[in-house]
Amino acid sequence: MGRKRADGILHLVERSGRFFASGESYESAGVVIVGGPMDFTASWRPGARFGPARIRAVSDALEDFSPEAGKVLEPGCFFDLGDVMIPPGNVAAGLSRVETVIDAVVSDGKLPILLGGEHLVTLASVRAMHRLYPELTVVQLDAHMDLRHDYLGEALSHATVMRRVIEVVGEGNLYQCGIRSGTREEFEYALERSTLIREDDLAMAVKRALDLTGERPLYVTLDIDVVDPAFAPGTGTPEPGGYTSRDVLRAVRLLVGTRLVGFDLVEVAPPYDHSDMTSLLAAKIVREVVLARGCAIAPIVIE
Ligand SMILES: [Mn+2]
Repeated sequence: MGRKRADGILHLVERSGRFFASGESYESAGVVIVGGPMDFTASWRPGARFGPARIRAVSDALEDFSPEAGKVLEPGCFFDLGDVMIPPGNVAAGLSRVETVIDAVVSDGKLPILLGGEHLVTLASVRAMHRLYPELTVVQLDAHMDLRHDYLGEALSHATVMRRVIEVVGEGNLYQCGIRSGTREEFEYALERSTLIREDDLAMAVKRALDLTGERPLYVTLDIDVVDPAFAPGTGTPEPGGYTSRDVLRAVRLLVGTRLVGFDLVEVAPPYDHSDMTSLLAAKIVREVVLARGCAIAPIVIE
């Protein structure tokens, strides 16, 4: 086997704890988990930097078997690379490091699952993915548009991230599902470019997004605040009127087909959580993505 790209980025990551049932082998893994614990641009409540560690910690409470997927997590199928070390206060350097690590993982033929961290880390991931997949399309599950041109003059913010993503992947390659908040300007911008899937049922919205993205490689970014605060209070900008955990798990299972080349789950902020319910939901979402894409083992059918 040739030299792995991941060998060149080990100085950028640190491992402290790992996702339950993940294996010891990067080489054999089809899916690689990476934490991006950055929350410098949170517009209201910071704390998402603690997301990856808490999601890993509570993952132990899950079963390794998913009745919906009909599969068991196999340690050889996925690897937890740890967290990207983020230089405190340096947004650009933090993004650059995340981009370098995701680039290595994807270049090694793995499907990355990036755990935020604030939503801005998605920009780093999409930059890396787009270099390797120029036809990349992005589906966003989020309560908020995140389409501002700038936030108080700052171009790089979790409130502007999807505007920056459009600048990378091009217009016509972003589809937004579950949105229920934004400025008038953001909605006008989205409607002019047909990014917004105007469908209240989340599963239906996701199906329409999948139709619109055709056969192109798919990147999914899931902001946990798409879930109602009743189910996911542990986040920086909770938005009432959202979806149930069940709705979101169902939508995720629709999105993890063979066209999926990258996934991120952002904005879990444990300091505002109760009973770890938000981190636990995040861990379960990660389990479903790993089960769908990490292993080529035939599913077990439960009659
Ligand atoms: Mn967001």
